[in-house]
Amino acid sequence: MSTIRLTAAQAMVRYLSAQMTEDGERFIDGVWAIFGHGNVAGLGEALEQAGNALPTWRGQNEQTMAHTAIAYAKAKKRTRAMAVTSSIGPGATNMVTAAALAHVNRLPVLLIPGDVFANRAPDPVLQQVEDFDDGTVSANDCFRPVSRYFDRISRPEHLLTALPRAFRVMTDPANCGPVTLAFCQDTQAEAFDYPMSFFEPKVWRIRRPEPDSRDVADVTALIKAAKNPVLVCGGGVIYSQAEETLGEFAMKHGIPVIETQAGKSALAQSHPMNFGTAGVDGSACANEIAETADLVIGVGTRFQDFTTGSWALFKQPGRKLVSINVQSYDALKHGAMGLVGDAKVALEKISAALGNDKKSALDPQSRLDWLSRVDAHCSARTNVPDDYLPLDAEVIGAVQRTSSEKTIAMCAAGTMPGALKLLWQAPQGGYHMEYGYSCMGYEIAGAMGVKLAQPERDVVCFLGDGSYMMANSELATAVMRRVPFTVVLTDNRGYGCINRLQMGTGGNQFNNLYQYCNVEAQPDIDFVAHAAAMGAHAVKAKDIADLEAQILASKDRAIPTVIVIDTDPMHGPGENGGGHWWDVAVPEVSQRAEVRQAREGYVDALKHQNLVD
Ligand SMILES: Cc1ncc(C[n+]2csc(CCOP(=O)(O)OP(=O)(O)O)c2C)c(N)n1
Ligand SMILES: [Mg+2]
Repeated sequence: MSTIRLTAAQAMVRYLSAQMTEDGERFIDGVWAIFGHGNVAGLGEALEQAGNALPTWRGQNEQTMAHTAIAYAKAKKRTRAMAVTSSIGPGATNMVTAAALAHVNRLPVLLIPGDVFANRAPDPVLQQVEDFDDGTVSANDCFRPVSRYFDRISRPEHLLTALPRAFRVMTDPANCGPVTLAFCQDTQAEAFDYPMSFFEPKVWRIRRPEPDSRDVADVTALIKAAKNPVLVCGGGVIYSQAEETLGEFAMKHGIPVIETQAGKSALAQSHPMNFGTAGVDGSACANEIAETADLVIGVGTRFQDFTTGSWALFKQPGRKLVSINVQSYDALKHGAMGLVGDAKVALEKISAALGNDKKSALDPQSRLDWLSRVDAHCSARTNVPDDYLPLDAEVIGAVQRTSSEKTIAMCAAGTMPGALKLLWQAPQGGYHMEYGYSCMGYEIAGAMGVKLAQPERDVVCFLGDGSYMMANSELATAVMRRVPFTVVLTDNRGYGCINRLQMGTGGNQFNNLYQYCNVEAQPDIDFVAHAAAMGAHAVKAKDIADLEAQILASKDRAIPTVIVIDTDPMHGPGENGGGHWWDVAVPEVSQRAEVRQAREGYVDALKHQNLVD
């Protein structure tokens, strides 16, 4: 057997650079890295020597570097990914939140935190978390519950089994998620005679698991028997690249489609069978369809509570639930008839079995009425008083009017995810929402990842002032790497959406808007100066018309643009749109009459929640 003597770090880098997609690209595009003593000498040396065979990029924070990597994988529909390496200790645990984000969203990312010495010689090494009762624990054990595959590399030959397993997970349609390979510092530097065959290029095919024909027959029979079924399009439709298949299925069989956050833009908003999104932040027409359907057919959805109205909307007495999902965990949720398999293959097979079966219950007018209400709701208000603050819906309208088929609207937390889910009229593939974890601080780093994945598209990042304050520093990285996107920063001086939720549950305004925070002086944060200091093009839009002009002007820049606009914190986007109930637990006893009243409403609403079949 011919072998090559390499350090474990060199072997890892060499292996990563030889794992390919079916399109002949490296599956791991490159490695985001912040070095410390836990990875600089070992992995750092190996990455430097690899050069363009596996590029390395410096970011500003391990969590947000990982956000960029995860957004990249999402925008690539899980066909490619990136790796992120950190030192041990704080650099490593900074990535735990990002690991959880990838885990919830089922997205591939390879996390390589440095780990304590395998030989334990310097014990405790700098930044080592000492467990008094367990000698095998390190800070990296925090990754276990938020990794799909976790391994600790404490001998060089561990890579021979761990690395192929890592790729198995990242390229598996059902079990896809984050992989953490905690890499002991001394092991990184240790040499071993690796077999040459380990480094031969390998193509990782993303499989399309076939559904069981008996399940196809059962689901087909249910659809045939239904009068007014509805299809619920989740993110799995996009990962399966089943967008066209779903659109054709809906048209051929006369079944309307309603979307989840992750599934939005699988069908363009202009598609005649796209009735918009369901749930608490859903459209009136989608929720009406969901309420009255006799069969709900989930395709590639996790049935998250925003979509299902916390099970007050989707599961109704006498109604049947079907779940088509590549992951049996999702397919068998909530008493659904599960069909385990790839979305595209499953839809094709069911369609063939349905033949010419076509439902006729659909009212296309409700969709058109709703779309014209959205346009009206998002149009700029006229004859407004001098102290008028624009609404979030007007901001969305401005971005919409400046958008094209190339635009991708992206976001993660705050007011905007719900508002965009309801009001953004996406072209196909024009919506990137991290709403599995809805992690504040994803946005700017994520926008960079989306643009890196799809340089031909225009990326607009919707961002609240609170989220900007939580994580903004990858803006400097985007400036350095010349990755342009447009940030629309809505400054409503605090956590607007949570303040409204607090009031909605009977609470006093407290600790959300700065106005109601325990501070000695009200802040006047200059976001324009802050973003400009990192090298971005930053401007303040004085009104909606100015915002439109600034977005248009941003399109040809080679660096990110940050446009700040002051907005009204008090009005939610759904006031005009529809919306369904969402379970937020209200206190059972309280001194406040408003809370007691909200509790009464809550107890009433719980009666409509259908938890058991
Ligand atoms: C990391 C993280 N911490 C806390 C939350 C809970 N949370 C959701 S939205 C929000 C406030 C967002 O404020 P901002 O970005 O200003 O948006 P706004 O609602 O004001 O438009 C908070 C605290 C979260 N989603 N993520
Ligand atoms: Mg805010």
